[in-house]
Amino acid sequence: MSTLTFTMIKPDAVRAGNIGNILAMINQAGFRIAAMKYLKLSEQQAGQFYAVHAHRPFYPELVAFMSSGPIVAAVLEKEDAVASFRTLIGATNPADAAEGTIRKLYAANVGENAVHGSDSDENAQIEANFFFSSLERF
Ligand code: DAT
Ligand code: MG
Repeated sequence: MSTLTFTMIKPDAVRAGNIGNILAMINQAGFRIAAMKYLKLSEQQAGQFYAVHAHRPFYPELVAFMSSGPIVAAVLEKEDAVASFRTLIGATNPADAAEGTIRKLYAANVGENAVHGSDSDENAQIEANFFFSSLERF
C-alpha cells in the first residue's frame, strides 16, 4: 500500500542549481508527487518546523540556514514512502551517506545536507499539513 512522506530541497541544493537533478532522482526512484511548492521560510516558520530540535546546539544555525533562501517543499507517495525516501537521501551526515544517495551526491556537510525527509508516517502527515492545504494536494 502506498504511503506519504514529506521532503524539502534545502537552500544549499537550490543555490547549487540541483533542484532538477534531485527531482529527477525522486522521479526515477518511483515516487509520485502529491503536492509541491517553491517558497522561502521566515526564521519564525523554520524555527516552528524544526521545533523538535529546539534544545540541540545546532538549532540556531539550522533555523538560520533553512530560512536563508528558497526551498522546494513536496509531498511524495510510494509504497513504504518514509523508509524508501530515507534510503534514497542517505545518512544525515553526507560523509556517512551511501554511494548514489542524494546527500552523498549533493550535500556539503551535516548542517547543509541538501534535502529533508520525514522520519515517520506520523511526522510526514504533520509536516505535509504544515506546508499544504487540502486544495494543494492531489
Ligand atoms: P535528518 O534531517 O537526517 O532527519 P535530524 O532530524 O537529526 O536529521 O536533524 C535535522 C537537521 O538538523 C539535519 O538535516 C541537519 C541538522 N543537523 C542535524 N545534526 C546536526 C549536527 N550535528 N550539526 C549541525 N546540523 C545538524
Ligand atoms: Mg529528521
